[in-house]
Amino acid sequence: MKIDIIGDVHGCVDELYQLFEQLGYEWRDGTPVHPGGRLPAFVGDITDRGPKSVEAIQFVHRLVIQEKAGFYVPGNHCDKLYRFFKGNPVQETHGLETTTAEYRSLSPTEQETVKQQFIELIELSPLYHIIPEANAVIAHAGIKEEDFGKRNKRVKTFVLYGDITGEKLPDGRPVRRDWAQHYNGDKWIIYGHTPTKEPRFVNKTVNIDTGCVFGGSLTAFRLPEECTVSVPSSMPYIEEKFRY
Ligand SMILES: [Mn+2]
Repeated sequence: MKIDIIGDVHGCVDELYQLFEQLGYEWRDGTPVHPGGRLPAFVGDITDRGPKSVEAIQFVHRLVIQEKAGFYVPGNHCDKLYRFFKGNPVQETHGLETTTAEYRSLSPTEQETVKQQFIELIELSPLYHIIPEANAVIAHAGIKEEDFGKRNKRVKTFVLYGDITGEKLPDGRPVRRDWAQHYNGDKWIIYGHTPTKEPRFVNKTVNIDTGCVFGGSLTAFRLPEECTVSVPSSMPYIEEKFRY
């Protein structure tokens, strides 16, 4: 199977459509289709902070759920939006406020449709995706090899937030261990979550969150080619959001 795994979109759908063009997809009835039979996959965090989170939901729902022409795994922002849509009390901060503002500007009928689309997307998608045909594992913030196939609260926290210690840095960001340094498996682990200036390769892992919403770029990692393709962001560049 030939796949193109796409990093954190965060509502930057214009860059997403440009990336599909760069990857050689053609548009058929609003859905990108690759003439070579390639399939796209998303590492999660499709909403929040960026300009078009509602469109990102509609687009990914159509592609993954309706057309079954791609894969998606949730990120921590997706998980929080899901809890919001299910009526749980969540703080509308860290970018969720942009998505909920877009959502509230819709008509009641449109709101209901988008809410149901997102709930369906989350409930029908795996927490992380093991794709043997591509020798790949897609997990939003990464995963440990010993947890492949497991699903519990600890694994869910790791997959959504990374290897956090529970401590905070002076600037408020969580302390994260660099789990990728200790990975020595044969499957590719493709993840995002932490913005880096360039795709970050460590052992057989790659972080493809190149911070599109912070003015970096939107990146895809292609298998079996093991190469990346990026398009520049149209958003203002915010240096302090990038690590490495
Ligand atoms: Mn994230």
